[in-house]
Amino acid sequence: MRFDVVTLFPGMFTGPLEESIIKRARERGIVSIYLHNLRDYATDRHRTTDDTPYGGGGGMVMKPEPIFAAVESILGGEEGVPVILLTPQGRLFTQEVAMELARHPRLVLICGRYEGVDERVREHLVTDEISIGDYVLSGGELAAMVIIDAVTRLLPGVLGDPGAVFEDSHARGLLEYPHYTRPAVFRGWEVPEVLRSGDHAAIARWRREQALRRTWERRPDLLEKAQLTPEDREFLARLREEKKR
Ligand code: 6GU
Repeated sequence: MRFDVVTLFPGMFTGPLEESIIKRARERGIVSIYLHNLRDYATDRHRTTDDTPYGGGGGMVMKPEPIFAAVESILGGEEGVPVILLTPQGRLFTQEVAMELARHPRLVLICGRYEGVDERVREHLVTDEISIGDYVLSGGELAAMVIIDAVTRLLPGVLGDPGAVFEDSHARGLLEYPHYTRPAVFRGWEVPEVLRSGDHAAIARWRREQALRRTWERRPDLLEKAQLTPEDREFLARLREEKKR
């Protein structure tokens, strides 16, 4: 899979994309990430990428010409490639959106900066706008890195255990169950007996119930969309009864 990132700050990406999982995915040729400095596509003497807003008011707006020039040069006429603007006004990035993006062989990510981007970029160039949450970042760069990370780890061959992505928090619409490793007793705190029992059915049941309990306590909103079995619903009903008492 190929990512092309258009940004005024390519230096922000070194580090996060050169460690750990993404580093390995790049070395294995599963993903390639191309960083494009928007300033290189500005044509005036000062290589201007922003200007004051029509209508007045504070702040600066990213000019359309360099952004169009960058994307058109990157795509070279290739069609069907999502061109995604990272902006707090975009649709919310979720695990579901990550899975949807992972199906494409190629993505273009445009990092918005300043107060905004000329509206014609939205109307005539980008095919999608994404936000990573309800807070404001100084620019789309961190959001682009979040998306690259979340999408890359879904690609076949990136994670050691191919089943792992299906067990992740949010992958099945629930938060994850608690994890333990050795020692069995640490400072007097014991690993739950069931996990050491060797009873795989009991362990699976315990984990499912822990995941349900945790989601119910911390993110009850997720339960509305989760795929629940009749046993799950019984367990949740018991939790609600427990709380009443
Ligand atoms: Cl994609 N950009 C900015 N500037 N702020 C954000 C965001 C993106 N997502 C959440 N906050």
